[in-house]
Amino acid sequence: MAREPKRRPDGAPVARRAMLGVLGAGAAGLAAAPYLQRGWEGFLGAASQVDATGITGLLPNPGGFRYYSVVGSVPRKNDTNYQLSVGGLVDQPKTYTLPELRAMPQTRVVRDVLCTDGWRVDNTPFEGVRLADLLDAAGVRPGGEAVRFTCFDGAYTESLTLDQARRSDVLLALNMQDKPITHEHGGPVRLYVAPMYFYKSAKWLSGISITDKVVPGYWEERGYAVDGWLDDADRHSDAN
Ligand SMILES: Nc1nc2c(c(=O)[nH]1)N[C@H]1C(S)=C(S)[C@@H](COP(=O)(O)O)O[C@H]1N2
Ligand SMILES: [Mo]
Repeated sequence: MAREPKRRPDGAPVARRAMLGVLGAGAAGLAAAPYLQRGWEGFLGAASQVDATGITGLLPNPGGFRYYSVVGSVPRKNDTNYQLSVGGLVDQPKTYTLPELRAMPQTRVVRDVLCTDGWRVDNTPFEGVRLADLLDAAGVRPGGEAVRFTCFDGAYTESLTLDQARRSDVLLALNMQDKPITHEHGGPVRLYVAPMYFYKSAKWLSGISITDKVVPGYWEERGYAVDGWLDDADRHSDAN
């Protein structure tokens, strides 16, 4: 099956380097591939695969998804050791546990997942806490204009403007496809930014910090658009 040339959200072609980078960084990703494949085999308990475009996916289509990580191994977190910190320019910094997040009102959003590498999974349900609710609880201080996200993989980061973060279709997702998010998909908590390309949806979320301006995330420092809108109309709507 012919695939369209990879496009960045801004329409520019995605560099091959960036695609390989899902497993490391450019050429270094190739060199590190045998090690990473071993790591992922243990991690996922199944064989890896290398496709024609390089090493973009590690399992034959887990339900249309590919599992991405920019590092070789990620610690597992659960009810007893997961923590999500909210800080930065807020009145009430707070650290949430998983049971605390589960006890908050949950919102379900069903949209199409699209990766800039060309794969998509339509009608994927995500469920969790609205980021807006956490921001309200924290009380964003004057001067707070953006949100920076960090992950317990120790490497990935993401960002949103405060307006984007307050949309009703931006979640701290606990469930995906109506089941607790698996470790491979970034559980127990991942960011889910429904109106944007899936790279915005940081897996293994561990920190939320309010900043005075947008701090470009991991892929954004490597050429991806900071605004990852799937559809330009989404910029102006907050449809759910
Ligand atoms: N922590 C972390 N989050 C991440 C990534 C990653 O490598 N690390 N990859 C991003 C990209 S490019 C995509 S397409 C999706 C992939 O999610 P999946 O592995 O659950 O399919 O996660 C996004 N969030
Ligand atoms: Mo992606």
